[in-house]
Amino acid sequence: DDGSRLWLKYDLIQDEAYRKSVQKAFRQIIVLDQTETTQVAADELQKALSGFTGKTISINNSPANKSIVLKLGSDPRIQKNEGFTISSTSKGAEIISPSDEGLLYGAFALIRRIQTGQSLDFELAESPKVQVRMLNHWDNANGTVERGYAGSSIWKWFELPYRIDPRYIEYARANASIGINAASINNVNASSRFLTAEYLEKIKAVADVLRPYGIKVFISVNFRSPRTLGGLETSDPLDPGVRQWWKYKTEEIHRYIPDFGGYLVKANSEGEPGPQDYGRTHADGANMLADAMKGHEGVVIWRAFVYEADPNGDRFKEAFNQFKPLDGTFHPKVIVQVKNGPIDFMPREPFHPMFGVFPKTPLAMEFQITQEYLGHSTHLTYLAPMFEEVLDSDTYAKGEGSTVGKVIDGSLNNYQVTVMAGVANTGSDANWTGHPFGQSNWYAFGRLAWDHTLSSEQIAEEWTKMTLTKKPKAVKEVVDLMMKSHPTYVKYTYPLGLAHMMGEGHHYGPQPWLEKSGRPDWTSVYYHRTAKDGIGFDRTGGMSDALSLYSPDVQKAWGDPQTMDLNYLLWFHHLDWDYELPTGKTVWNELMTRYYQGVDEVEELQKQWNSLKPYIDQEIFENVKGRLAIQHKEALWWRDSCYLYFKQFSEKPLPVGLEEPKRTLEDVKELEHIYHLR
Ligand code: BDP
Repeated sequence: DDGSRLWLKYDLIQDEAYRKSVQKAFRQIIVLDQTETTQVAADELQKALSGFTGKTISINNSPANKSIVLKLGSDPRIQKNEGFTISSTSKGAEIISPSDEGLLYGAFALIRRIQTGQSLDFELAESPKVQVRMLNHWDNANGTVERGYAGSSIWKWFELPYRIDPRYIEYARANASIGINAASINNVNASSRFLTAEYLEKIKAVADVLRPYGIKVFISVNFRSPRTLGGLETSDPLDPGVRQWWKYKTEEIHRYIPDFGGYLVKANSEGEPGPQDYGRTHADGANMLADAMKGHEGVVIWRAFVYEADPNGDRFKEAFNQFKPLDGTFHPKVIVQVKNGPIDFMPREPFHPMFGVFPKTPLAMEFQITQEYLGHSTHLTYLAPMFEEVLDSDTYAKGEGSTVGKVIDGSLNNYQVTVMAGVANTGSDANWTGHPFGQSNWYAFGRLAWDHTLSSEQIAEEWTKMTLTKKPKAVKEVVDLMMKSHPTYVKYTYPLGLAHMMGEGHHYGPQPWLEKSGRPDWTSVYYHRTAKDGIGFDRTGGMSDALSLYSPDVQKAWGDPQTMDLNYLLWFHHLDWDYELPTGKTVWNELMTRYYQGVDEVEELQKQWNSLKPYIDQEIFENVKGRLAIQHKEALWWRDSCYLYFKQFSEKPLPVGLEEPKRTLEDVKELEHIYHLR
């Protein structure tokens, strides 16, 4: 198994009794309303059921017994257009939705039920909690992928629009199966090239493939395009010529793609151009693009990932400070997209302080599915528990229960448009994601964007049954391993709320000693603030008062090292090495204990995986086994680097029972040079 089928494996059901019951219940597929999308839904059901039962199942359009009926219609239990109901018995199933996309989602929900071996007798009513469930591809025109670790881009720009790679359809199926309905197809560090007629034709070809699967295409735009493409002298958003240019360009795009999703914009961030280049605000820039979208359904998604190179500032506060005064000034078509945490997709961040306090501006969530800071495609890190932790975090913005999930789904502030985005981890590798378990992160993102109240454990179980094994004992082990993987990764890299100590540029492996970079906030020392007197970034007023950006209840929860969640400790507190934590250990001992535990836990993961050999396809088994061996080696690299580096400041020995590394700080620094070649 090369993993190319992802979780859409429609193999013969091994349990004979169950297979027979599926065969008996569903003899044909009836499509009452013929559209491109209902056809796709029927084809998918046909493919799945024929695979599950080993018998070809036909598609018809007149009602009959023992069928799966796809029917456009309404049901009081359906809250949103893309929602659906399924009534299933051993004598057939009926899927109802007000939209053909909803029928497609219903079809996939039924397939999932069967694929995971559940009872055929059930009633189901589902509606997505978030409207735009989107992948952000950081793919470049030359086929490379920024922060992509699974080969080159899936989009073959040189072949488009003449050749349609069959993988585009596989991609669309995979996304539709988990409810993803939008994709921005190019890097946020955007090339203006994507707005040329040449590229719009290519993008149109992609949009045409994705459309029947309910997926809308977005384009990331370069704010300087009026100058670079249009030959104008400025890209000032208040300049009438510039406004006109965007209006014409937006009209032109719609001639190619009538249902164009909209623009995604990274502006005045990490050197990208933006409205501030002309003394204008983010709102001026975003509103201009939204005006250009007038008369169309598309929206403008404007990223809040901005920070100044201020050595005395705190990057934690930048986006909040720049955007908070603008709440209420954005065009209704603008959505501000915020990364889950205030710095940058670190392995574990407190939720972004912007969530909850933008009552007048819809905020979108941006997660990173690609594991830029989480071991690329080498380390096994199931991200759903982290996504879940963020979505379940309580902002207390409107009292207890004002979770980030409720901000994102619009229920807290009554947002009219809601968006959840994930930076894609897809690439040209046969199995799409490099690490076989990377697939689970794509899967989990989609499931949580559909319904953020699903548990990461339930999602892991579904994915495992669909992708790896159906044997109950093995499923339990795999899920257990997945659930442990993120906390383990955090332990051997960034325990107790450390962050941003990765190798410069490539963002792989440890470099806690990094002191100089293009900007102070690209170093490691800026974040961990290690000194003789202790470790951590005091955000309670001393070095920065970033904690005050949160509501008083959150401030209370994170303001006291004795009562707070220790996973966020050093995000907010600078503590003496000897400071005694509620665990009974000093900061130094707790930190080192966690680093060592992290490595031990990787060994546990290896053992656990080895025990699964009889249940897992050999190719996948060996692939994961090999990657775990590298992970173990690199967990040691992290542990030893951090211990040897921090020890220079703490001047303390390892806690009793922990074994001294066999190498020196110089040795591990040397490794950094080797890894720089990545
Ligand atoms: C950072 C990545 C960089 C991205 C940036 C972003 O290192 O490649 O361009 O995020 O989100 O984490 O814009």
